[in-house]
Amino acid sequence: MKFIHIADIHLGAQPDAGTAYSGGRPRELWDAFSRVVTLCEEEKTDILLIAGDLFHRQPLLRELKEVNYLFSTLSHTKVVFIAGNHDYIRKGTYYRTFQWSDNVYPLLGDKMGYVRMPELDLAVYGFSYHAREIREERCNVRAQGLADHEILLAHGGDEKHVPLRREILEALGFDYIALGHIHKPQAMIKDFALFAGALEPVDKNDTGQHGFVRGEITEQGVHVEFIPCASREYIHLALRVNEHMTNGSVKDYIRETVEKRGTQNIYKFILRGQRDPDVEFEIEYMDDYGNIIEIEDETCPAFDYQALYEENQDNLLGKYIEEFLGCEEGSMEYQALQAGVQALLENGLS
Ligand SMILES: [Mn+2]
Repeated sequence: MKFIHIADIHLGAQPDAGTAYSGGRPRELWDAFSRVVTLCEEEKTDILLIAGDLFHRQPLLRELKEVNYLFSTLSHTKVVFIAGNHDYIRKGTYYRTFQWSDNVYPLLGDKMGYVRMPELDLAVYGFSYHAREIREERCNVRAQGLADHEILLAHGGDEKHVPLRREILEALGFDYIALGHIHKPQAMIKDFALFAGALEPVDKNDTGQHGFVRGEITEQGVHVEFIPCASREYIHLALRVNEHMTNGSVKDYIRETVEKRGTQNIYKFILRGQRDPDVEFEIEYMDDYGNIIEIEDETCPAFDYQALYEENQDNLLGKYIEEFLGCEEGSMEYQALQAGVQALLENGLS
């Protein structure tokens, strides 16, 4: 039995993506979802598991119709999904009344339930959020032996969202546990309980690879692999500058770095090191490709401390520098020297 496990698609989210991409990002989440559905059709996947937060917020009726259309194109694959903390089953939500295609099996109850698929000798268990938070440990219902293969779908893993414990999950008797909510793909228990991670990165802190889990349950057991497929990656990078660099050369350095790591990706840069005291970095003008969300300037001016000392011997600045003269570059004392001199100069206290 072949399955694909996805989670945290967050349709309807508007990810922060830099000036050039922000407008198109919501569409890219839909495109990624649509590609997974197409893949299920191509690979004749038996079951598509969606472990919560298909939507970023309450789905609109037209959005459910679009999703259902995609599901209805599947000639072979059955779909099981639960609602997560973002798209929880609120009073009046369209989730409650929507008529899904015959191959779709929503598990929308707030107590653990299951669907059985005799033709696959499979039972899938799960429950949905009916509130934004669930603080109880709810993944503690044992597989009941309803079918040869039994899978648990669950959304959570932090203290406000269905806390999960390895030793409990391990003892429930499922063949596989498909997890959602944690956006970074990872195994909670190797080859057995996996967070598929967000299908596409949704937030600027969703760094690293994103995609889905492809798995197969055979006589020999479960085999799973993570398949990266996201169209973009959020990358955080520290760039080291030096006192010979100007705005122009830092801008070139940033552009070259973006070209090397991929112009499709979305960046946050942190500038570190020493800069020429005469240079102020104009970080708002350094985004050539429109895919930088943020540049933090943590550089310090590379002062000529000896010269500053000689000019300021009889004032506060000179006395401050005197305390540190001869300290080693890079040491704690040196950092105190840099920070202190910068503060004194900025505040005109010399
Ligand atoms: Mn979630």
